Amino acid sequence: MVQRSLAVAFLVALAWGAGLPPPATAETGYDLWLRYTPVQDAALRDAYRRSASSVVMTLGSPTGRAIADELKRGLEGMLGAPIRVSARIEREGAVLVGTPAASRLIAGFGWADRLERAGNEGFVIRSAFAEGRRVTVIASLGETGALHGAFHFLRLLQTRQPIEPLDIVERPRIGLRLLNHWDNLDGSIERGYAGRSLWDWARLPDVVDPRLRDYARANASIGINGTVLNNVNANPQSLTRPYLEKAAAIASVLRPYGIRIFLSANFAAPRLIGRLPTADPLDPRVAAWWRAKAVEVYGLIPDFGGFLVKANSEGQPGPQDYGRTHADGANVLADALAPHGGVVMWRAFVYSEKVDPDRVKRAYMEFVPLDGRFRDNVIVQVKNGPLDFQPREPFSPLFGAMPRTPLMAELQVTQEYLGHSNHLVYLGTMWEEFFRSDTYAAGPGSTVARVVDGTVHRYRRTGIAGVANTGSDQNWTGHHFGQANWYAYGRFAWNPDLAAAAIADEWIQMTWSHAPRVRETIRSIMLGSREALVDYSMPLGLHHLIGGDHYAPMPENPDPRREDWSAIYYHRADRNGIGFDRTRRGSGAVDQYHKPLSDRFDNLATCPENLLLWFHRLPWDHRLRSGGTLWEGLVRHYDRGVASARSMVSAWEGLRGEIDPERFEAVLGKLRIQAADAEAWRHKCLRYFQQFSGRPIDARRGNQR
Ligand code: GCW
Repeated sequence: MVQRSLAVAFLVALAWGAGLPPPATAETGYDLWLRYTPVQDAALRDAYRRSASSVVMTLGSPTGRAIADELKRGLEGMLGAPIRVSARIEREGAVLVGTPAASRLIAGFGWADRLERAGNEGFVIRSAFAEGRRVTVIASLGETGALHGAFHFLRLLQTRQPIEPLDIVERPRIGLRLLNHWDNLDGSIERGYAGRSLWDWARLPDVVDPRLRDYARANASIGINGTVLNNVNANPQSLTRPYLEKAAAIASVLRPYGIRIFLSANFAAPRLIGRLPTADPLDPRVAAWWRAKAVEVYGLIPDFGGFLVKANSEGQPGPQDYGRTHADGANVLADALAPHGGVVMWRAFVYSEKVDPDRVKRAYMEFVPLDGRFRDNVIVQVKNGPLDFQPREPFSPLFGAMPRTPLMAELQVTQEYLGHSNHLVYLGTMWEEFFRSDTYAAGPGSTVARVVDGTVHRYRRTGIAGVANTGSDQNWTGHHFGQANWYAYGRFAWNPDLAAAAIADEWIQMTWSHAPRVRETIRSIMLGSREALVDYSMPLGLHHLIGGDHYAPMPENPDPRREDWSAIYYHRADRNGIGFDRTRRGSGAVDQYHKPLSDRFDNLATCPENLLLWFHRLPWDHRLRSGGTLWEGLVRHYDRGVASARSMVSAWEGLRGEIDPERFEAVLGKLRIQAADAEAWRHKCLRYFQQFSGRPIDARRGNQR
């Protein structure tokens, strides 16, 4: 085995020397975007070798070792030469890493301003001279910042950019950059489509899966700094001593990578595991229970991040069970965590039927009156849209409506309503649309990005959460392209003003190939994929056309349990037309937005066509601005979606031989499923709506399917 791999290595080296591409090796996708493939261009490789000849590590901590390991792994992979790690500068072109506190050399550069700007988690990367030698310095006030800087530096090489001279200062725009795992204690994952949970609760804390280190590396490489381990539909057992010990074992693997852990808390825990008769947040026994629990948690996990809570939502317990408000509920937990520096992330995903007949208005109506009534260490966590992670929604009107309460955005990386792990849908473009939406909260330019990063309302805390798409599958995310969404989430969390196309291009180079044709083909597949999905599933502002598994089309879904779990409640199709009237003549939801946006949504002439049926109910013969009647437009969108899904298959087929066969075939198989699903969506939805519209689906083709 050893001999065989030596022989392979020798052949690779030979091929390399001859300037040939390396032989294709089996790729599982396990390495994600951290593949560190050899630099083929000899001139570029030599330039890299001159400016990244060795690593000088001035941090003796576990984080320092993690950084040194990563730089060594990355540089050796890309440059094909052994990389020495030392504590002192021994060679020209060394990469010098550390903090001013740990390194007299770094302190001596006089970069206080830059370091201050970068903060503890950001970094400075600069070409400089030290001890008479040329060096590249990766420095930060904090060790985590140095780690992020090392990954950034590696990314420059991974995307084949020049590294001499460098003068970079980066600081994350958002404070808490978290993944939320909807993982259950039995190993299943709610809305997870990539295998089982990564946390092996049954064997923890004694056995800690070495894979968790790779999970930490991947997250640190994109700047994620926290992870909520368990489902928001929280099993109270996760707060018991044995589970806290297990969580502590996970925390110790993630800690060197700058990742803190958080837990979802079941609001009724004082009753369910604490044997109190109540969980009333205003009962002193309940407050004392949470205080004692916090002391216990911090005794085991000193850097514990805090609690995430889903309360009075979809059957979860909450303060309203006792006639109290969401603020009362959040504050009792916040008071318990405050002495330890923890936060409470209180979810605004609530939609009680008692509040308003229009489900999308409810969270706003419950939360806006509570603005300013939460403790300093509470952040209210709001899904990107007012409904529930649909293929297209307007942004939630809560963004921009709570100036005195920090709001964090919740994005869904896992594709609950977007084809699970079968469909290739790059979510970067969807998130870009979200972040760039103007809330007008403080006049034009008050984008969602600037609300979430705290600039619009001067929030003292900022955060963002992504519902993870990871699992035990070898490639982590089920679909190889699901990795792009994990990656893009982290990059946007670092800087919500990044461009989706640029993020895609980085990821493609790191994950697939540097060849221009491959890059361009994959980029165009990715950038068109979200609109393709919207077209073949829920175009023109339609939403929630699904049934129980949230995968297959089910526009007829009459869910008897609650009308707002059905599909017909949302599309309201009948002989007269289709759509949900949320204008001032209808539910009035438009007025939860600031002017002039509310007017724009209200007015048929100015409402964006891609949100038309979200805000308006219209007759089938309504003339669209894009041409033709509403019915014809619907048909056109569904047709276009199917055509796009098919062309993704052929575009990908055109890459045969240019990417490794394992991943090529895996993606191809899924693209075929996607194209067939797109067809099924079109067929089912158009046939269903046709019963009401009574108009032909395609007169020209004579095809009434
Ligand atoms: O989207 C819905 C999901 C539920 C989820 C809920 C939530 C965790 O269908 O599975 O529960 O949202 O976000 O709380």
